[in-house]
Amino acid sequence: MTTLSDFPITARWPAAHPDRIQLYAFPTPNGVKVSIALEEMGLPYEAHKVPLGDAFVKSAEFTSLNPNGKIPAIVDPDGPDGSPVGIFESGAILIYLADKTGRFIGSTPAARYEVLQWLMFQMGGIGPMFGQLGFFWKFAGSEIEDPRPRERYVSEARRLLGVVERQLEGREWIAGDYSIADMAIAPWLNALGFYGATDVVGWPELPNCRAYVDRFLERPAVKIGMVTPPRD
Ligand SMILES: N[C@@H](CCC(=O)N[C@@H](CS)C(=O)NCC(=O)O)C(=O)O
Repeated sequence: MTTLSDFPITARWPAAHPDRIQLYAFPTPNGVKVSIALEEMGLPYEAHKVPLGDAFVKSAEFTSLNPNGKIPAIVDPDGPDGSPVGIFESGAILIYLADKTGRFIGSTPAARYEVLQWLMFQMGGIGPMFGQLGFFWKFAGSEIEDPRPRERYVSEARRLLGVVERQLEGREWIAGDYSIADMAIAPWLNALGFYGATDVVGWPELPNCRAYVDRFLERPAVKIGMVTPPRD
């Protein structure tokens, strides 16, 4: 039978508590989705800091768990059939944890798909587009003279925020009750401040989005998850 020590990643990031879910992450919007979910669900876990440099995320040990070489990833020593299971891609991890606990994924089949569609909207839309916005607005891409990539991602971010703003009209959370879709979306909205991009995407004119992020950041589990694992 497979054991936790059969996962090569545990040689580089050893488990002090092998009975707990092992989280390999960094406190970015994609990383904190999972620490927030683990906190919200009250699941015992051990967080390992995996910095974003190639020496870490592209190492043989890390890519043995996620061949795509990106955080977050987990190993649950108590997988669905009782033996350890490894999972990468934050959306897949959120679904796994929600199914494991039966929480934050809707209480009826219809509600489940409502949550999943908004989760996929984050995974396929907000995450990739805001990530590119960050690159072209704040990081290395901001030095590129051609304005078209910047304009493209600014306008796409504005459009996506408009979708969220309208969906939040008369709603506290994106898909009915608080769910893994909120754990995926809200950290990305919050990251616009880090990118210095709030004004350019029209954040001050989005009252529903602003109240939503404030509401999210007030949750005790979110306060812990947002800084787990610690950067330093
Ligand atoms: N679709 C992936 C995206 C993960 C991702 O982009 N992770 C970034 C940090 S937010 C990363 O590991 N970057 C390091 C690299 O690309 O080398 C997910 O949601 O898990």
